[in-house]
Amino acid sequence: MQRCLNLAQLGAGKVAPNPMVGAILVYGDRIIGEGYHQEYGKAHAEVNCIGSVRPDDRPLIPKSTLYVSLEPCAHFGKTPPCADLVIKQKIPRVVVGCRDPFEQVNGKGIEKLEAAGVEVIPGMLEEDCRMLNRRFFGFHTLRRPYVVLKWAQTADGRIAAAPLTNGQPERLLISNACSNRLVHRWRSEEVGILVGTNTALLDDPGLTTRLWPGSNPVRLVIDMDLKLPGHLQLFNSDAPTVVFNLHKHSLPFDNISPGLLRENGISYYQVSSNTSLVPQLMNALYRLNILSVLVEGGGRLLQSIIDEGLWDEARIITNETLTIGKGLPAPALKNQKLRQAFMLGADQVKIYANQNMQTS
Ligand code: AOF
Ligand code: ZN
Repeated sequence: MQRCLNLAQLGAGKVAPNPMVGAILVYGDRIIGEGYHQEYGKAHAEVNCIGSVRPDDRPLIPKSTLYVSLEPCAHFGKTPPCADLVIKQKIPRVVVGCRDPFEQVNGKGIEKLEAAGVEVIPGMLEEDCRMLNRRFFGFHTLRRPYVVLKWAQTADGRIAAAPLTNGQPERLLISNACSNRLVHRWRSEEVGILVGTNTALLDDPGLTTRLWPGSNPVRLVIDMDLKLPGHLQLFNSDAPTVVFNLHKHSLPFDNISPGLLRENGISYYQVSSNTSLVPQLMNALYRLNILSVLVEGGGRLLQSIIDEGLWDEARIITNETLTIGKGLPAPALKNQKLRQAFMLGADQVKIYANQNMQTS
């Protein structure tokens, strides 16, 4: 099962909104087939695994055990049900990592296998399997994206310089080149990247993965009154952008596919001024099939997400050698649990989980 997890991980950044899944076929003490879900819309792990068995070994398939990190699917999606394939191949035993929470599967794959006489052994390395797909699990059980907050702060807890009396604050570079590269990797691992109006305007971020080989996330920006100027980097053609606003709507909501948002260009999503913004955003991202989102600021947006409790992870980079005395204070986390801490030069990286979430 650990091998399945390692294989599954090779699909990171390429399969969302699907889960990462790995499978192996074992005869005696020998692995005769391996596969993983490589790309959204393409073959599932089980199909690739069975397809990889060498012709000489094919007669062993009906005497082998299939290990798969997620329950085999039972539905016709972009591909036919994997449970049917297992039954057709007469595989007698399937060891499953964890159940698939997707409502069209959710136990039905296991039931289908058992009804056909296949022995199913569920729950092997279950916690690790759920952890690997925490974005997918969160999305389907909470009906909102998996939310990763990220900010860089000075040693004295500031995320930006104080505004000058005569205009814009000076631009403050807090994290070092190593950390910046890591952040670009983080960007490549989430489906969307969200910023507020002031961050878009004052920092003019590109929100792409220039410093890391991976795909760009969908850029999500809040601009209630559509006042952001068109020359900002996030409106360039490097990646798709969705503008959340009070006035304009231009997305075909009956048929949202991840492919739609992978096409570069600007779309508009209208929100209402009557209810609070953060829950509306979460609902919108769920409808847009955006499995996970990295929130890169600014302070006010981060704090309102924390206050609503609608976050899963917070990744905080602290430059331990920089103090600026005054400036914009960093957001204050609540209910956090430290999961990981490491140094990159003088930058300390701390990763927290929201302890109120199942996935913590
Ligand atoms: C599996 N093995 O490797 C994966 C599964 O649209 P489709 O056909 O690609 O189906 C997507 C759904 O299938 C996804 O939401 C999840 O429930 C399941 N993913 N299942 O048996 C796999 N990736
Ligand atoms: Zn499948």
